Amino acid sequence: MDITKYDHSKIEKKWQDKWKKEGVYKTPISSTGKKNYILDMFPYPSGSTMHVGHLEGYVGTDILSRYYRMKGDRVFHPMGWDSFGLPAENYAIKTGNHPDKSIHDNIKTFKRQLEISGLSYDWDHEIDTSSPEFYKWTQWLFIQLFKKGLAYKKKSPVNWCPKDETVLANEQVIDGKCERCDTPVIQKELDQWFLKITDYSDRLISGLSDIDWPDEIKVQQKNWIGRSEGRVVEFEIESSGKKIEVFTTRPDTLNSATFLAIASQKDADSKEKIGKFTGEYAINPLNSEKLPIWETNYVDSSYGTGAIMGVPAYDERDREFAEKYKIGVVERPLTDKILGQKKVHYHLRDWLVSRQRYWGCPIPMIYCQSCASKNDALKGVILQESSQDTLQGMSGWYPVAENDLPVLLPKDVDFLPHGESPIARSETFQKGVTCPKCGKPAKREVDTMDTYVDSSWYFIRFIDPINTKEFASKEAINAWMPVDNYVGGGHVVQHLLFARFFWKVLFDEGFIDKSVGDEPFLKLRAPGWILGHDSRKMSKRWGNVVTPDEIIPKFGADTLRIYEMFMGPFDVMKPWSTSGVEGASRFLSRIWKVFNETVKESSDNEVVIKLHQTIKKVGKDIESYKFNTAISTLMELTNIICDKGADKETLKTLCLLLAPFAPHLAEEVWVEVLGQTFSIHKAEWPKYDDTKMSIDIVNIVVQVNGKVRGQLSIDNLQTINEEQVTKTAKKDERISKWLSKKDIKKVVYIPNRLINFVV
Ligand code: ANZ
Ligand code: ZN
Repeated sequence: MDITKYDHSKIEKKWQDKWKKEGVYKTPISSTGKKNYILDMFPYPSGSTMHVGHLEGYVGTDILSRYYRMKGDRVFHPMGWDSFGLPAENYAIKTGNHPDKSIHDNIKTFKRQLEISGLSYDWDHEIDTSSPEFYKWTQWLFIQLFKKGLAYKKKSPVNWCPKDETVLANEQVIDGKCERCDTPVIQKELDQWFLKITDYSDRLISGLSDIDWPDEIKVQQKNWIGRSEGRVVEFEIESSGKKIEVFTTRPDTLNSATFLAIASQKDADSKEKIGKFTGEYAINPLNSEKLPIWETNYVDSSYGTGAIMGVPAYDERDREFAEKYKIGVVERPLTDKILGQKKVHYHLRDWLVSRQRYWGCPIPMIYCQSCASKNDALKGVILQESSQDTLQGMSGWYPVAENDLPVLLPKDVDFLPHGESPIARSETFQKGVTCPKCGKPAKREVDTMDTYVDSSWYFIRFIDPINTKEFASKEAINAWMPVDNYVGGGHVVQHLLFARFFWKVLFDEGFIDKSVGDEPFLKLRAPGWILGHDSRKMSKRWGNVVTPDEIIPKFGADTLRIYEMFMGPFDVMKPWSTSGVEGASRFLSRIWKVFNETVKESSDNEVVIKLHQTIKKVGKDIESYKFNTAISTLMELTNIICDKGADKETLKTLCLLLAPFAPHLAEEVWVEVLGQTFSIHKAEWPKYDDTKMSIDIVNIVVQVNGKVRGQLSIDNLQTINEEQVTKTAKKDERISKWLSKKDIKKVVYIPNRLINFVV
């Protein structure tokens, strides 16, 4: 082998093959070591290629995984595919390629790209959310939610994208436009399935205090849930004597109210406040004043009671409205008298999960017209006294029997959108379907689920991916959950909230043991975006996309990894730079040279000190996701070694420290240059010695036959070595006279304290 030049192309493939063959990254089954579940937000394999931005988080978790394995942890580090969803379907519509084919072609590419990047996933745990083996359990989970009254169907005004011809969740509407295609969103009344995440509002807030997440993400979740304490105040309508309730957070301003307003359905989208006087008046319960009742678009029909008291003297929105419509403004001292019932409202809405689209998990529900009409006869009675939950059971909807799962997504479907669910046009889907309750012919639900349902539980399936009897065994859940380190960007109020909700439901239902806890992700970190060289978001549109396929053949995966981690702090945005990649490549060439140069007998003090400082710093930095400063410390150590040389032990340690960052180069050096046993990724992480991080002078008492004959002052880096201390003692005049011409029978050395010569 030519040792003068670092040739990544000779090294990387060789070790990737060997790691795979030897199963180096297989999940350990033993129970020794601390469990450590290190998880990436799994990718949506959209487009035809991954870019270097995707890799940032994956390299980060790879470094963590390698480091913690070397520290003796039991590491679980899986990867899989979020493969249902609109982009694949839209792509299919455009090209005519079936989404099942295009998505799996993309997955192949993504997987190859992850593999050439040297990422240490255990591929035995790979999952794919669009496979029936996976979505059978997505359907099963939906049924559990239904049985608990946490899934229900109701008519509701929904966000509708006229272009995609589909319903959108609030989170998918950005500034009134469709998240995916930017078309202005309109409101439409449709029957929709909802999941009752609002039942968990309080716990979704309180649980945040127990987890190690970035503060800004916690704040955003809190605001999204929007807990609001106020009072519901009752007003009487003058003409009819009927009651109208308003929700207010300022009951102390009741004395200054000048109007009431109720939500109007029309014009809901308009930014401008629009109103109409209803002709009715209400009586202020505090001062008996007559207040006009208006209808307006700035009152949200789905929040609070859908009605407000207008207090223009204290509320900005009310003032704007009052000024526009010439309603009076009065400001009266606050009274001590507070009316109304205390009430907490939340801005969080139930999660709308049905989609009138093809490429998703079929909702496993059956509608029976016969049962429904039988129930309808009873409905009048029930409506008055029963909760919505009971009504669901009575409305003709029944879950598919668990033995009949999965409800397969039919392949014989024209997936072009026509406003209704494409599955409705399948010839096979409704064949032979009967009511689970009465056995008469019935119809399946033709809507599919929001893909966020899939990603709300994928992290559980990872730990037990081929279980055919349960979504995951309790044993596996106890062994691996919760996730210890979760890395991924975005999804602040969607995935990360939905997943916490699902986990809490499973916890409450006893599928999760108490000891495992009711939060699924203990620690979360979000990598900052990698921007194009022009500081714009990487996108085909700007022609600034860089893929691992361009970088790896030229520079190697280790260089790419080092560069990405060295660009800046993990969690900040940073632009790509080709000269930066070249810098990383030079660093690895330099390291390569260091290992291949002649080894010294012993390392200088300066090198030893820096080495121990580096062991400590790199470990600490990795644990706190400071990969960039870990690398710069390794660079400093490398520079000193370049200057001063080092002994073999020092070089071995440097190689171990490098292993999480540049796994191929480190393995090559470990095995081929330093002659150690394969694999460095199973070797033990080096330990630092606190006493070796600086130079101190240590006083050592010298005895001859147990009698004190002198003292030595030696620096702490030498005192570890008995031979060295013996030599120094013998050279000292005060001591040598006691030793001369005598036969030394035995030397007893107590490090840093005492040396005794027995003569
Ligand atoms: C009188 C008042 C006076 C109010 C004042 C505020 C300030 P949050 O914190 O979001 O809960 N409100 C109540 N229901 C509403 C609805 N459906 N649509 C639009 N606005 C609504 O805010 C609650 C406050 O928002 C309530 O308190 C009410 O206005 C308004 F100086 O009542 B307030
Ligand atoms: Zn029936």
